[in-house]
Amino acid sequence: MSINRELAAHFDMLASLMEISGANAFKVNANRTVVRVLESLDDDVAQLAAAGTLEKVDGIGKGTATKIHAFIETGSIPELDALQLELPEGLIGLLDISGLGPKTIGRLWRDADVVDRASLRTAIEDGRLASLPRMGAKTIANISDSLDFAEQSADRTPIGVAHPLASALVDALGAVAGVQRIMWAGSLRRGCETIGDIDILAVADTPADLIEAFTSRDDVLKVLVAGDTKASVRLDAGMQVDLRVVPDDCWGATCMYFTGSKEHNIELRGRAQSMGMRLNEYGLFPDDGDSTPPQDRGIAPVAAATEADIYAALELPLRDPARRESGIDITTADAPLIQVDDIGAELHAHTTASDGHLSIDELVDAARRRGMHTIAVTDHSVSSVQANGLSVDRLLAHVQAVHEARDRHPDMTLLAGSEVDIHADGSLDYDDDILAQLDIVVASPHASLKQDPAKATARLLAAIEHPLVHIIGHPTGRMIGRRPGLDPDMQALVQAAASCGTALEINANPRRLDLRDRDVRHAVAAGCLIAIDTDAHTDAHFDFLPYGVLTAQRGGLAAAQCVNCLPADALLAWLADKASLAGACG
Ligand code: DGT
Ligand code: CA
Ligand code: CA
Ligand code: ZN
Repeated sequence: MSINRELAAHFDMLASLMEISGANAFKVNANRTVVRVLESLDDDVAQLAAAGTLEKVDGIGKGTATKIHAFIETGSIPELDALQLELPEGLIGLLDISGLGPKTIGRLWRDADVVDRASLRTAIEDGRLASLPRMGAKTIANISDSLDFAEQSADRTPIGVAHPLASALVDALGAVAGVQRIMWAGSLRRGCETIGDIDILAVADTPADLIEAFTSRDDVLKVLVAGDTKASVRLDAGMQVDLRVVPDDCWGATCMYFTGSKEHNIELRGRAQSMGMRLNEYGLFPDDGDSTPPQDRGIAPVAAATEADIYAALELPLRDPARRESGIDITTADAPLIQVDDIGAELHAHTTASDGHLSIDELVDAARRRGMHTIAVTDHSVSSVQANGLSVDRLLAHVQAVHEARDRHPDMTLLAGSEVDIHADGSLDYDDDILAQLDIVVASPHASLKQDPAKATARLLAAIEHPLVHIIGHPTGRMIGRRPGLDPDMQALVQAAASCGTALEINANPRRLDLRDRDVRHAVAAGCLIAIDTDAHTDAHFDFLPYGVLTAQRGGLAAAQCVNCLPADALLAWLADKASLAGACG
């Protein structure tokens, strides 16, 4: 893999820290230019450096070339190291707060003694910020909101980061001698969008060997607890992981307890009590009124070995982990939930025509390797300048190229479409006569994401009601931990979508997961169509699909309500006349 991206990130950090430290704007900008050069460079920087031709690249001068050589040799840039030592460490954490640029952070540091998030909060509260020149009440309120948002998500990790870490751990620990069962529980098993810590449960012949294998791993930063059957560590990646080695005969009860949610466990314990029983992590027991735990008195459980046994003994439907949350009636069975294998169409994907990394043929190939029968090419529209959005002329040429690609891929249904921007006022980025020439239109908000809720609702309703729009892409535009996105009246949207036959997207990118789980619950109740798309810009993005499906499951979605599960002919019929499926799921 080329180092271009990693190097670009280092130059970006260098430029930001220089700006915070008050360096000359000309020098700061020179480094920002290097970031752009590196990001758009096709050649591998390491190869250019080896060949001694770095300085032939436009925008890379002698000083930059020296820094790049240092990076290749040592993994860091000396000027960046020096700044990191010189500046308070907490200032870097302020760069993630939207609305706070490096220049402002520098002012706050020099003029108001702000060195991290906590001191920024204090400076807002004690009025120090308001005493600075050019710091109006509105600016301060915006900074305060962004700080709240960053703090709420501070200790949690997106599922897209936690899941690969947990997968690698479970694979490695599962191979330790004597390990009979191993799986993750907790919020990760429930498919939550962010994860506090990873909970792993295992059954092992020699627990000590498993604990030792776990705590001595190379990717463990610190061992927090190491007992006979339980250990907790912090990984280099920052996450905490709890491992519990448990008895085999009560595996189901343990899985259930540590999967949670806490609220679901409380409801189940209440149910057990109302039936004269007690539920804990060792099993479901008869309640004999004795306060010593039943498992310590040799009492045989009514059920313990499997989760299914326990739900059955409680006379409840077996609940999918994704549905073990508060607010979901434990006595009502879910319709069978959608599964990854139900999905045969990717309806939102990008190519090199806009900001994707795949050609049309490569996109088709990526979809084919995932067993898809249909792939839609939906590059950005003209207003998405930062994403190299297509002018009308480029769009029409691209549509032509997609049509020509069909001959090369007779096994795939290849749709020519667009991801068209929804402007702040609800109008679309291409005229209707252009949209009418497309097989599929995904309409998405990309800019003006701080609109007030009423305007956001009107904006999205206009797109939902537009006869040529099939799917609303990432409807709120939120980014987990970075920006809250639009806050429309979701009830109004799902009702309108249901009556027009427009699908609302669950964008499976784990930074988006937009719609989010609670919105999907509204959508399912209203009977509106749902799309689950990866918004692929690279081959690897196709593997985001399970995150979208987990979010769908958390919302209670069945395959019948998801357009990506339609067979190709039914999908084409909906695309030709979306009203044909209006209200079909109601
Ligand atoms: P997280 O880690 O914040 O993303 O969320 P969880 O759900 O993984 O929570 P965690 O790691 O604190 O605990 C894992 C599960 O263990 C939790 O979902 C339910 C169960 N559990 C933990 N503490 C309690 C408790 O005090 N009462 C009950 N009933 N269950 C608990
Ligand atoms: Ca957890
Ligand atoms: Ca835990
Ligand atoms: Zn997209």
